[in-house]
Amino acid sequence: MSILDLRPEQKSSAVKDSIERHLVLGLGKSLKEATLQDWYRATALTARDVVTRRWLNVRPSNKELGKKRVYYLSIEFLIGRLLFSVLTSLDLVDEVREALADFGVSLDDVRKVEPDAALGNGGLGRLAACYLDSMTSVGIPAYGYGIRYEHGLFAQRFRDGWQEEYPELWLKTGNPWELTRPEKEYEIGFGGSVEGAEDNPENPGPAVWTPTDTVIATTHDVPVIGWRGEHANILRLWGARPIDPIRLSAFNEGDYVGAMSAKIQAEAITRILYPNDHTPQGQELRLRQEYFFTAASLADIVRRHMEQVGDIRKLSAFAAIQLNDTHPAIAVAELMRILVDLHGLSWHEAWTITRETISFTNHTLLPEALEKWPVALFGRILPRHLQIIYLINWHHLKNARTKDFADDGFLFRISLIDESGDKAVRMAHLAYVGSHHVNGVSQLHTELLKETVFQDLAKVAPTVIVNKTNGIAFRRWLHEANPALAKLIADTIGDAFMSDPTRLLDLERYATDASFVAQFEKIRQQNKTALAKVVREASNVQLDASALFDVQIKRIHEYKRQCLNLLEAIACYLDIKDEPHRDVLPRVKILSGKAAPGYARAKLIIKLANDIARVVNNDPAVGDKLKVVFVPNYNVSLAEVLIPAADLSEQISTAGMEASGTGNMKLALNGALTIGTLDGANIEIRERVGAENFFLFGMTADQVAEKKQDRVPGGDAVQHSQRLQRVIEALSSGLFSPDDDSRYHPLIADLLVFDPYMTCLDFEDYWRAQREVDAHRRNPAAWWKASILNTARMAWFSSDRAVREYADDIWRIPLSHPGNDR
Ligand code: 26W
Repeated sequence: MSILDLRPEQKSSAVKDSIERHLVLGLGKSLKEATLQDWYRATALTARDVVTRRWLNVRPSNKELGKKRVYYLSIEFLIGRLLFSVLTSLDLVDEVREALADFGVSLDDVRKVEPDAALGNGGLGRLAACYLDSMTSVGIPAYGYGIRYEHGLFAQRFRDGWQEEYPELWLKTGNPWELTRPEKEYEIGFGGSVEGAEDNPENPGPAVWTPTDTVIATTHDVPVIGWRGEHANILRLWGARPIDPIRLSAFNEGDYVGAMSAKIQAEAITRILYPNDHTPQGQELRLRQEYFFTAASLADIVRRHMEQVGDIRKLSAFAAIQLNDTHPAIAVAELMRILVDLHGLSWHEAWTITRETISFTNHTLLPEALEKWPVALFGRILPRHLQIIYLINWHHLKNARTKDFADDGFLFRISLIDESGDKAVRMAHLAYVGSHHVNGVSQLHTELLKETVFQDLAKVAPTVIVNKTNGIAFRRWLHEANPALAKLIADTIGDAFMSDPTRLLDLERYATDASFVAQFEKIRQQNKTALAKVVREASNVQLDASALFDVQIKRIHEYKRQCLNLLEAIACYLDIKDEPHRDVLPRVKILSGKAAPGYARAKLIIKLANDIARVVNNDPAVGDKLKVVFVPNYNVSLAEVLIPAADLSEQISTAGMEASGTGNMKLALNGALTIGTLDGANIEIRERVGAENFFLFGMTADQVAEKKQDRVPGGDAVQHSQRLQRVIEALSSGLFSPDDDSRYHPLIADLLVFDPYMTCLDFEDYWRAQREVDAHRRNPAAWWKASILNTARMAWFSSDRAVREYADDIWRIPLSHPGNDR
């Protein structure tokens, strides 16, 4: 019997019993000696029991119905903390709060000791987590497949304003959410040789691959619960273990170190998350990670299919495999290997099944982010897969040659092998040709995909390019992160919006309702006060919660243009210094985000933010008119504090470069107004919330492309802007870096000469838009109306809507609750 089935008045005491049992019998602690950690674990285990029961209950019905399942393969799942979201979904928050209070323990304290599961870098990883949440809530049977990194994304600290990286230790105290499944482990091979591969590329037969080293993929299941516990799914994360823990022979000969080396090598595969987004490092270990988790996932998918259906030819009727970017693109070759080598299917049959089963999401247009693997390395680690890729390429090019436009240049561009330098496998090409659908993540991004990276492939491969604009899990980003606002909304329009986010639109009517506005504003104020406390503790800066909170939170990257934001901060500072008595609208510039450890320019931008903060925050002439803070160690939990406290959302990437953005959605949903460019999902956000409720500036993607072609130097724009000239002079003089005048000279040189991100060219228009923000803010009725309309009209950006679109158009999975998308 599950706690969920109990009558309301029985629930709390059942929860209490369960927590106590886990504490005493599971953890061996008495009530008296239990630490907060122990209470957290006992509470989490209690919640996990409920979720697991739900999962066991829904699983047989999926099996019986022979339902098609979605397999979402992602090298990152940025899930963050789970306790509160699980309790919210199960509607057990009050019962747990009460039960813990009876023990003299506060749920809010317990909640904070849960480590963040930071198994991702940024947008792509968080999207995977939101989609798994939504698939479960709308009732799509799904498995998420990823890696159980021992160390997630590094912890960020500042020393003298410079970023330093520290290892992340989320598993230090164990992970109460996971269930291990020793009976479902797989052997994953690497290296070795291939025998029996035929020369005939027209109809290649099976081959035998004998790997030299083998690593065991261990199974760690994190149950995922949908809204109100109606559905449940599994996030299956793979760990690595050596096949022979201590090579006994070596051990017996006294070579203890040698004996341990296999163990160390095997475990290294899942040891750490690569902290780069957008610049693949090309290391061997990364390729091993990619193959390891993809191969384990496919082995698991095929095993389940054979157990339940028994006919490999029917795979695509029961399995939709979604590749989250190219990191699992090796799935195309691995599935071919399984079908041809292990199941004896003909090449053509196998290719049809592969293409009917796999689809692929692209998340970036940046050329430097497109994954390529040197052929030599690839062949050493995955010899059979390299053969298969060459065979796929043979058919692909043969088909292309039949087109009259296919000259050598064209074939060169569409080949799965890049031959422009040392030969390399193009993973995006592989994913493209092996998929029935490829999707971009916003309208603009999808259009640009068709015009750029996939322009040539689109002329020859039958793959369909579609758009699936990203979405976010409202349950986490509104209900859980901003419970006071969620409650106000529920009290105002009823709580149906919790399961049907489109109902948020009903809130439009209250945008000018005085009592609603006052409560909305008060909640924002409380959230800002809570954030101010966090900032005081982290950075020792005192914030005035009545100032405008201007927030830019995301990975640090030149194309995201944190630098533009900082140049504006300098301009504001210089203005205040010029006229200290002028009435300016008080503003707090809040930035947060991590830089890839090897990305020197991004780290310099962090240092710049901290340098500006030091000068501005300590200048008595400035007072509360301007503050700048860079909050360290941005992660999901910190985002949950920052987002509900934001008045203004900075979405200022160079147009054409941000595939979608999802932080923009989270901020707008919580009522922040956006200052932004026509980039990624900003365009669609603006269309839906209304142009009058969005501060637009900057060049369009087309204009950016033009300027890039003309190679217009940033210096031109500086000549036309006195303001920007002064900013650059201040920066160059060492005003913010008295200890090192030349610290920012390289940055300035870039801006003036090349300015690839058009920071200078967009500066004046950005300044203008910011002053519009100031003016708007001075009119509270207008401001709050716009803010409330943002919340109401973000309804469409729910990830429930997004996964339903995938289910309808890509996965072809019928839905029990089709939902009424407006
Ligand atoms: C190291 C190789 C590499 C390359 C790209 C690692 C990770 C990536 C990702 C594609 C980076 C990423 O997270 N992209 C973001 O994906 C979000 C979800 O679709 C979008 O909202 C962001 O615009 C996009 O930058």
